[in-house]
Amino acid sequence: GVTLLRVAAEPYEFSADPARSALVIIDMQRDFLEPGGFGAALGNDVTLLRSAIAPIEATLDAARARGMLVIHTREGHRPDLSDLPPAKKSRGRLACGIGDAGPMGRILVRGEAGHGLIGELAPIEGEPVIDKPGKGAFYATDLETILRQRGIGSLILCGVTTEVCVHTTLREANDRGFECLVLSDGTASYFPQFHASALAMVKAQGGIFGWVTDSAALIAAMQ
Ligand code: TIU
Repeated sequence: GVTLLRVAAEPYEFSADPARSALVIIDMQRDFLEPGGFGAALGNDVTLLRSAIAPIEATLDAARARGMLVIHTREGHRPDLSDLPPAKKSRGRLACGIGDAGPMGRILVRGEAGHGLIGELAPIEGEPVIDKPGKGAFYATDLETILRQRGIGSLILCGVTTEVCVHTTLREANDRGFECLVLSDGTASYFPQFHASALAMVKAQGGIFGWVTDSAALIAAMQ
C-alpha cells in the first residue's frame, strides 16, 4: 500500500500520495526578487519577497531527499517579444518595462540575467523548468502534459507573488482537478495585506481552492 503524506493544514488535513505529488516553485526569479528587475520597475519594494526564500529552500531539500518531483517556473518572453501581448507590454505605462534594457539585462526576457532563477533555488538535473508567458503556469505551456505523464494529482505550491502568479496557477490547477496545498511562508507578495487575503481565499468555504500550511508542518510530515 501507499504511505500517504498527511499534512496538518487549513481548513483540514491535507493528504496525498507523495509519488503522485509535485513541488511547484513559481517564478523565484531575479526579476522579481532583486533590485533592477520587473518587480522594481513596477514600483515595488522587492525585499518584501525575500522571506519566501529560506522556507522554499528547506522544502526543496526535503522534496529532493524524498525523491518528489520538483518543477520550477519562470515568467518571461521570447527575445523577439512575439509572445508578449501589447496589453501586457503597455500595462503600467512604464518608462522601462518588459523587453527594455535594465541592470540585469532586458526585463522579463528569456536568457537574460534578470529572468534567471535566484541562486539559492537553482534547478538540478531532471527538474523541469516551465517557461510561461503569462501569470498562470498552465497557460501556453506544457505543464499539464508533464504532470499527467507522471500521474501527478497533487501540487504543493510556493513562490511569488502570492496573489498574482501563485494564485493564477492555483486557480488553473484547481479547475484541472489537481489538489493544491499552498505554503504560507513559502509565498510572498509586495503587498502584505494581499498575501494574507490570498491565503485566506484559498482555505475559505471549505477550501474552495485547496489547503494552506507552512513549510515546517510540511517538512515534518515528509520525514
Ligand atoms: N510572478 C508574478 O507574480 N508576476 C508578477 O508580475 N507579480 C506581481 O506581483 N507583479
